[in-house]
Amino acid sequence: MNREEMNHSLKVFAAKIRLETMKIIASRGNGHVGGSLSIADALAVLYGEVMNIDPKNPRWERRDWCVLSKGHAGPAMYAALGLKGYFPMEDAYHLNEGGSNFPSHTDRNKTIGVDLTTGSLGQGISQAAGAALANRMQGIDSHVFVFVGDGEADEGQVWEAAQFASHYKLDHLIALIDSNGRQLDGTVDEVMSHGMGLVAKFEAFGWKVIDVKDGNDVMEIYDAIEDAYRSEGKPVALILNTIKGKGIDFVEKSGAHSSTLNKEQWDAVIKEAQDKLEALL
Ligand SMILES: Cc1ncc(C[n+]2csc(CCOP(=O)(O)OP(=O)(O)O)c2C)c(N)n1
Ligand SMILES: [Mg+2]
Repeated sequence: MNREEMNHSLKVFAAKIRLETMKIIASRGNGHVGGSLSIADALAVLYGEVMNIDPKNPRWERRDWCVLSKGHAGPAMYAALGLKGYFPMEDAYHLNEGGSNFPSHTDRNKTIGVDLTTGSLGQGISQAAGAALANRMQGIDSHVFVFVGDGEADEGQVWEAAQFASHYKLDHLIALIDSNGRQLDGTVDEVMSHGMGLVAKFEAFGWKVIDVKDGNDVMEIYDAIEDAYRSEGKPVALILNTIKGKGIDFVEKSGAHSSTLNKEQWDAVIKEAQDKLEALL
């Protein structure tokens, strides 16, 4: 596949992830739309091209791992996993129902293909760093990818994990920082700003940092991961400059963290996602 073909196929995959994410959230009537949509492109690159995985053998010990430290974006991960064939997509249209295997926050004991249980912000990156160290101790050469929110990065635990990963030279740990500028009820700058900024902060903690200027551009993300693979002795942070709600107009405009809509409104959102996918085909 040449670059142009890869660009197209990853864009299509991202559009499918957005469509399925909206269907999954619509099945419940409410959920975390903004932070799910902002990482759809990065998930498309990971699951569509980069990760060494086997949907038929989800716990294959040599697989690459993907951890959603920002676990509230679970629906986007379920969309990617369903599209890869880990389970029938329809199974995920039961978000957060009693007894459902698809809680709004990712849970490795419930959903096939989910590597770690997350949702309490700050903890997922710590677990991911532990997994990267454990893999190395077992002679497993795979990579651990972990999505961290920019609001989540207000948690002190994120920086303990950053220090740990740097100390142990975890160059197979790749954090994708979803720098969408917003958190639950405001902008990151209003609620708790990052001062010197996330690039300088991760650098100060001894990480290799790649500033991905457009974190919703699949090829820019792909190139950044290729670059990350060349890191020696340092964990890598990709600072993805994304748009919260990317791809669905009303979420993009409002930056909504979560949305509760009625059936007609969800139908319109799903139609928008469907139309955008069809325009690419
Ligand atoms: C420890 C903890 N505190 C609070 C919450 C509630 N919460 C869920 S999402 C969120 C905002 C996170 O913002 P960000 O990391 O920027 O997420 P994104 O913009 O990617 O959706 C908060 C405060 C939580 N899940 N865990
Ligand atoms: Mg955010």
